Amino acid sequence: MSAIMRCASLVVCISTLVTCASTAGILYPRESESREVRSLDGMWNFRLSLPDPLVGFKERWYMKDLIKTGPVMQMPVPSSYNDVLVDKKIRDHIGLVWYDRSFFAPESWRQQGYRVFLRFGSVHYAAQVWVNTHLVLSHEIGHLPFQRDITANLKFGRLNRITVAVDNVLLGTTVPQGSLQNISTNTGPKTIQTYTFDFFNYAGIHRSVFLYTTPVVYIDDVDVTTNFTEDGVGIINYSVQYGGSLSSGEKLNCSITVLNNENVREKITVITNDEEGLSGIVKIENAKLWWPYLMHEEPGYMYTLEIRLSTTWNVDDVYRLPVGIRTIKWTNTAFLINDKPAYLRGFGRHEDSDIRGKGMDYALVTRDYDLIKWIGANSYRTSHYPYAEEIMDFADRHGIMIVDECPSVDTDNFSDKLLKKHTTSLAELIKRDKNRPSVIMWSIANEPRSDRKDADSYFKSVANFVKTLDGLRPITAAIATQLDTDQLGQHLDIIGFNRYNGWYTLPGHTEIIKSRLEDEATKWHTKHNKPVFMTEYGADTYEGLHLNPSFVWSEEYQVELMSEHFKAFDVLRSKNFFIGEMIWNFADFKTGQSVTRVGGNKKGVFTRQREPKSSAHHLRRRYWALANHLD
Ligand code: GCB
Repeated sequence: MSAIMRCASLVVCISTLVTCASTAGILYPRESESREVRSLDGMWNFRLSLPDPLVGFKERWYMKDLIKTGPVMQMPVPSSYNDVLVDKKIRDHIGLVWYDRSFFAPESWRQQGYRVFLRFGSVHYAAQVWVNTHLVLSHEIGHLPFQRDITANLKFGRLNRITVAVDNVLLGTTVPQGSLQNISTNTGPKTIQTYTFDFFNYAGIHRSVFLYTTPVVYIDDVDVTTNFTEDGVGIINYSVQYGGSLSSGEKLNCSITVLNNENVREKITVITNDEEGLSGIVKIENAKLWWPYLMHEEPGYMYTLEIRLSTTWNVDDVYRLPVGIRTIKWTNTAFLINDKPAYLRGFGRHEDSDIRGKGMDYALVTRDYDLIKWIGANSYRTSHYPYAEEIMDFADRHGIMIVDECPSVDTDNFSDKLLKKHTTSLAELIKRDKNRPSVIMWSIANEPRSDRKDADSYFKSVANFVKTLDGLRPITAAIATQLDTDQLGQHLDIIGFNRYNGWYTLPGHTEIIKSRLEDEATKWHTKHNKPVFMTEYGADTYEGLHLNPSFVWSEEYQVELMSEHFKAFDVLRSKNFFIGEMIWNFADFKTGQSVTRVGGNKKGVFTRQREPKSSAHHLRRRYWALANHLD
C-alpha cells in the first residue's frame, strides 16, 4: 500500500509523500535573449476527487489524460475553483481536486540545449505535480511559488501532459491552521472544514503557471541590498548564485550593467569581490532613490540590474532584475526611509474578488492601485498571506510600502511541526521578496494566541529565524492579545496591534475610542520602547445603508468610528512613537459562512466591486491632508 493510501488526512499525505528537489532560487521568470517564457494559463481540465477522496491516487489519474478517467470540467487558471462555478458542491468541496492540460515542447528547445523549468506562482493549499506521469514537484503552503527543472521529463517535438493534484484541507499543523469536523446529515455522515480565520478558504491554481528556459549554466538567484552616500552615489551590493555545473577547465564570468527607468545604460563603477564577478558593489553617480508615493515627486523609481553570466563553452545567460535604491532604518520611536521618517497611511487588504476568488487578475490589480493612489495611501499589509508577485511589482513601481505577511493567522497549539512550517513559509517568502524595495517589514503573524503557553519560545524562534535571513528589515506582527498577557511584542522590532473599539468592543459607542486608543498605543510603546502602528481597526458597513443618527452597519457609523480613530492618531503622532495607521479593510471580501457576516466581511471602504462607500471619501480627505502636512 502506498504512503498516500495509509494517510489519514490528505494534506498530510501530500506534504509527506515525496519531497521533490527544487532549485535554490525562485527568481520571477523574465524573458531575455537567453530565456523564453511561456504561460500555461488558460482553461485546464478539472475533476473533483469524488466520491472517494483518494480515488485519483488509487486509480493513478496522473498516468493518463484526466479526460480518460471520467467526466471532467473546464477550469480557468488562474482562479479559485471554489468561487468560479455556481455548484455548491464545488464551492464547499474539501480535499483533493485534479487538474491537467497538455502543452507542446518544441524540438528547438532540445537542439539549443535549453533547460526547461516549470513554475507555479501559487497553488492553494498543497500540490503534487506530474509531468508525463513523473512526479516532479510537491509543495505545501499556498501563496508561494515553487518550480523545478523538468528537462529530463519532457518529450521534445511532441505534446506533454501536466497533472496537478490540489488539496485544500487545513489542519492544526498547516499554515494557516484549520480542523476537520465530522457531522451527521440527513444523508449520512459528512466531514466539514472549520477554521477560525475570517476569510474564505479559496483553493486551486491561483497564480500563473510558466514554462521558462535557461541555458545549461544559468543565473539561479540574485541578492541585492542598496545604500547611498551623502554625495548622491547609489550603491547596489549584489551577489549572484548560478545553477548547473561547469565542465572541467570551464571558466565563468559575471558582468553587470545598470539601466535607468528609460532603459538607458547608466555610467557605473563595479568593484567585484571575486575573480568571476559573482558578487560586488555597483556605484551609480547622482542616483535616483526609491521613494514612497507622495514622499517625492518621482516615487517608485526602479533601475534594472542586467546580469550576464558567461561561460567558456555555453551560451550566456541574461537576467534583468528590477532594483530600487533605498535604505530602511528604525529607532525606538521612528521608521525611516532614506533617513526620512515615514508615516504609514494604509490598509489591511485581501486578495479577493467575486468570481475569480484569489485568481490573479491584472485588471483588478490595476484598479486597486489606482484606488490606493486616489485615496492618498502609501502602504498596506499583505494580510494574511503573501500576495502575487505581479501585485508586488505594482507596489515597487508605484512606491507603495508593503508590510509583507506570512500565512500564519490565529496561530495556536504551538508545536515543533507547526514551527517548522511557519518558518518555512517565512523562508520561502523572504527568498521570493528579499530584493523588493517596496517590502519594508516582515510580518510574522496575524493575531496569534500570544498569551498561551509556549507562545514566548515559539515566537522567539520565529523572530530569530527571520533575523538570520534578513537583518535589514524590521520584524512586526499584528497583535490582538491584550498588552499585559502578550508574549510576542518583545520579539518584534515594531509593534503592530489590531483593536476594534466601538465595534467588537462596545459596538455603537464611538465615545470610548479616543481615550482607549491613546492609552493602549502609549502602553505598547512604554512596555517595549519600540515604534507602534495600528494594523487594524474598522467597522462592518452595508453599502447604501444610511441611518441617522448613526447606527452600527450604516455608512454614517463607519465614518463616525473612523473620525474618532483619527482624533486619537493625531494625538499619538504628536507623541513621536506612532508610525502609522492601517484601516481594516481596503475592500469588502468573502469569508466562510457566519451569522455575523452578510455575504462576507463588509469592513471595506470600497465595496467588492471597488466602488467607494462614504468612508472612502472621508479617508481620502485624511490621507491627502496627512501627505501634504508631512511631506
Ligand atoms: C481581525 C482579523 C481579520 C478580520 C477582522 C474582522 O482582527 O485580523 O482577519 O477580518 O478582525 O473584521 O473581524
